[in-house]
Amino acid sequence: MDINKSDRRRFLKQTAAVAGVAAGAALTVRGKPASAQDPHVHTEPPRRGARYTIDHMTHYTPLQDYAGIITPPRLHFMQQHSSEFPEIDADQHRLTIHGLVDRPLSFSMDDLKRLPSVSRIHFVECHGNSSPQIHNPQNPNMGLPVQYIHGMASCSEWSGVPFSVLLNEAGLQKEGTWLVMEGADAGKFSHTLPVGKALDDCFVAYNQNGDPLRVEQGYPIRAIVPGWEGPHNVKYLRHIKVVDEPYNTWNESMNHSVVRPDLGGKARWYHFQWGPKSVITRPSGGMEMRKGYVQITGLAWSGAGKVAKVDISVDGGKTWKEARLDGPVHTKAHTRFNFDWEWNGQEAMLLSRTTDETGDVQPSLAELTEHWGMKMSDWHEKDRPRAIHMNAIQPWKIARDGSISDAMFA
Ligand SMILES: Nc1nc2c(c(=O)[nH]1)N[C@H]1C(S)=C(S)[C@@H](COP(=O)(O)O)O[C@H]1N2
Ligand SMILES: [Mo]
Repeated sequence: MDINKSDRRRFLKQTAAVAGVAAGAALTVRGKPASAQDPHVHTEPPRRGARYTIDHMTHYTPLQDYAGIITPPRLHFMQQHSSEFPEIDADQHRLTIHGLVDRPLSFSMDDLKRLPSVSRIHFVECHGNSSPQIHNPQNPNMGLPVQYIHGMASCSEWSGVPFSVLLNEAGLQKEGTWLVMEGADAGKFSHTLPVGKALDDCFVAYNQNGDPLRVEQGYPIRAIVPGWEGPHNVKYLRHIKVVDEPYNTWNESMNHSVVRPDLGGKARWYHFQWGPKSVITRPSGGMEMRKGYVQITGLAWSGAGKVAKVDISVDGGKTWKEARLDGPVHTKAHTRFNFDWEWNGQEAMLLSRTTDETGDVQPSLAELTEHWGMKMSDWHEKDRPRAIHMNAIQPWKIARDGSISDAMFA
């Protein structure tokens, strides 16, 4: 198909208009403003990253406002690359598995629910979470509280059918080494997945914390790809095609690749597993401190497995003490940590640093920057470099007057 220039211009104009509407409507869920349903969901501005996508809706989880490890479903973050939700009749919905298989199959919801199932607690985190652009106090639409910096991560108990069961039913052929998953939303959001990971621990989820998936989370079914970056978890899952090489789908190449100096200016297109990560959710940026006893609490997680420990520093990293993990600790899941402290009214810098069961330690921003072949001064350029899969230690600075600010790039 050859779109001529004026058609193309008109198309761009229309999509720009739609993007504007999408930004304004970002928080309406089925015609109702989300604020009417949930006091924690604020009216949100278009994200700076919006130029990378056309239509986009985002909700952020208020990490500062809940206890434990399960995100209340209505507070689950959402990244939707379209301006509206697909309206899917679950009775009509089919999941097809085709490509390099002996028996192409089509499953109804009823078929899926008859198969062996698993229930697992896992986080889902957008690859863009915590990225440098959203740590921007100069941008009135961004910045504090922690919700808007680290809140594109949530944790639920998901239930569904393992990919291993489905691929076994279909008869995976020897050459079938990659999967292309496609969603039923307007943009047919698509992402690839190596078969090895799929067979290891991935599943097609139909329940979220016991209930059917929320529309925002991919009703009636989505992929759960434990510990890997958000876009692998394809929502409204409709097709799984088994192929013999990685496909660079639009969503993973256009939208999810970032040029890296350590790769000679090339982009790394495949970002799989999240590294070890943690954040203190209370006290955190935007809150007020009071002298005396303070419980420091937060969440830690890793895409590699279980959180082994979390260390806390109140002096900007000079000294560290271990926090208590509020178990049980689940693999590739949010883990709650707590730490008792007395605030004496002096300046302080709070940090949390997690180590996962493989011994991998959450990096400081300086370590991460070096690893990416960048200089710390790069972050202070007017247009902060774009970066994704950010897992640097978050510093919260406490001033004498009790105010708390984000010291990540300060
Ligand atoms: N069909 C579909 N699946 C999708 C997306 C989408 O826009 N459409 N967004 C992806 C991205 S980028 C992320 S981070 C996660 C977010 O999952 P959530 O919206 O349930 O929080 O879903 C992924 N799966
Ligand atoms: Mo994402």
